[in-house]
Amino acid sequence: MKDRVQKVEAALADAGCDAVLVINLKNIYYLTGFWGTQATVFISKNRRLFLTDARYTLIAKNVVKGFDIIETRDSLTEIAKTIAGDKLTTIGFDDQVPYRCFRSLENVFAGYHLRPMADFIEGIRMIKDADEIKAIRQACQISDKAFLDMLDFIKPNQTTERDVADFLDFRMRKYGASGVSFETIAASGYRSAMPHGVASDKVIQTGETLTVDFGCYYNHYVSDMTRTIHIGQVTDEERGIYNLVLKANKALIETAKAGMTYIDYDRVPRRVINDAGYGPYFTHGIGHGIGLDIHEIPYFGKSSETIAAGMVLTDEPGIYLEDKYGVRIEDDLLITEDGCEVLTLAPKELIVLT
Ligand SMILES: [Mn+2]
Repeated sequence: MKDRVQKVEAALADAGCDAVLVINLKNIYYLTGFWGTQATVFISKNRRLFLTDARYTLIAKNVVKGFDIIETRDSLTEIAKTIAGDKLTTIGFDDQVPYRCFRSLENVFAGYHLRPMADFIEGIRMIKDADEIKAIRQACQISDKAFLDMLDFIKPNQTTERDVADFLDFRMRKYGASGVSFETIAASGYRSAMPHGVASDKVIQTGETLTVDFGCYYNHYVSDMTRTIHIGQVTDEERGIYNLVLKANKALIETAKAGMTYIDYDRVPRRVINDAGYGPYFTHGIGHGIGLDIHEIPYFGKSSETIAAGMVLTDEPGIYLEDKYGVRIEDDLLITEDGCEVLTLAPKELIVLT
């Protein structure tokens, strides 16, 4: 945590700010180890303040190291009072604050120049350290195990999508997850053509595909994995589409490494699908970062920025044929200097459940 705060201090100078006000609770967890629903952090050259209310003071005293811990029900006013003599000019703040909070900021810090900081701490969070990787790795292993158990659980023509989602959610908790990292997607047959079709009461039938996209929290970090399987039988067209998506997924695994541009991260797998004529049916981005949040920067638009070692990124190509079915395969990749490590290890060769 000390390293992380030092990174923030170094980045502050580059950003031309004297201080930063951290309001996002995941950013606060990242910097302090505090997990709760109410806290504010202020970091300047001379001060590290952690403010929370009486419910959390004791926890904060145990967990938060290297900060002055202040118990208050009016954090902003308390900060303004504390820093009154510090001769600060520009104070940065997480730009994704509620409007109401922003109005308070303007009010309380009227004498300062307030600067919205887009992705300031999120930018530092992109590169995971060893503890973070350990947690994500564990979250991925839990998802892998739940997926394998699911294959035994499904009974064609009896099990509903919701049964599958409930099963996965419960299994992940049983294996040590604290919860699901997003609402589990279980979409069968024609519903699998909806990339984010959450589980319904539809029964999973022989001859259909089933796409499950799910993940869990382990020690506050997420996993995010998608697998598509076939039930009962598979046509040649279905097999071809499946293998095409798998080929795209693998093409990225084979080429992803530190220094690859964001453009190429998207282009390499997309080209596989384009070349086979299915480009128009791959309707979403190739992936995103994961960490404390299920969707974090980076995203892979047209930027010539490059990925770096320590990023954990999803690789999730898909093809969606309306009124027919869809296929998506998603892995979580830890980027290294000379390649990448696949953290989600559930099988990807075409599975046909009978
Ligand atoms: Mn994803």
